[in-house]
Amino acid sequence: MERQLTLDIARVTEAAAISSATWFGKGKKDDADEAATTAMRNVFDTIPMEGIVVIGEGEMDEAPMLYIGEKLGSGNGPKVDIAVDPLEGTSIVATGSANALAVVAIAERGQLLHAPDMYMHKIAVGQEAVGQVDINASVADNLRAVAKAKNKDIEDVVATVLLRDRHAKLIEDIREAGARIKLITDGDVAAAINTAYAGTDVDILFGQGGAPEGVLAAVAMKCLGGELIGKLAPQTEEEINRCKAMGIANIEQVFRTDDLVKGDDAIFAATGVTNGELVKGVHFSGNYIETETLIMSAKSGTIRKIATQHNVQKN
Ligand code: VTB
Repeated sequence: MERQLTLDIARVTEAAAISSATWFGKGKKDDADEAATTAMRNVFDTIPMEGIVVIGEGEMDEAPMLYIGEKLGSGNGPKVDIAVDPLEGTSIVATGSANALAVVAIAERGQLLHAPDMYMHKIAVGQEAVGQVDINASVADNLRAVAKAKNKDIEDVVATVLLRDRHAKLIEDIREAGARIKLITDGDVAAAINTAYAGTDVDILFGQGGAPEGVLAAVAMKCLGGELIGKLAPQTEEEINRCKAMGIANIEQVFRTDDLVKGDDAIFAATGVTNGELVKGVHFSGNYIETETLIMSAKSGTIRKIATQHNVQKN
């Protein structure tokens, strides 16, 4: 599966990144998102596969493009589950900031968790700390575990947290434990990946972000040998019922990487929309548009970066 689809999937995220990047700094996050979604949708149907969207832009009755359950691909190819986040970081693009990505993950049919669209508590760590953190343990215990696993002092551990009011206590606890914090305005998929990616100098991601993005990040972590642990955080009675209707009877259930994405026949692709630590953003330069894409395979553990020059006149 992954050998067949790798380059095709990169074309999907490249197209989404280029379209949404034209909305850089224009203060219009919905337009940026729509541009990414439309471009992504158009390329998908040129790919020889039988795909079904399991993480998408909404439910079928809302009929957005890339709705959950939508069939994608030209057929005559592998049967796959598809998770998309056409623009991870809509506000990032709207405000012209860093680390927006166009993201797709693909796995063998039936292997991705159908996560409800609600918050999820997440912890992500890189390879050295796999198996050492526990989403039900205290923040201090987890920081100590990461420090020990990475053979550093807790003062040198850097945790990434989304800057949100709901994280006030978490931020306080991290600082109390003596660790340092990198606060981000958006984009916890990139932030999760950074914990497992060489040279990014962050050790752990904590906090509540979107559950669908948790599944996408889990695929990336599987490719990188790190882990993402999640626990749904329904905010209302209605959300609790939605979990139950989706077969998640125990809302305290801990989802480890292998629960979010089963097996290892999975690939993850992300193209930079705006410049970030992982990949460069889209660069418009005369006759060419340049993109940078991270594409990884869980099966082979291959991590590729593809720099592409798109000829404007031929596209
Ligand atoms: C966003 C986004 C993150 O979670 O913040 C979102 O930037 C949810 O948080 O990358 P808010 O509702 O507080 O904005 C993510 O989308 C992904 O998990």
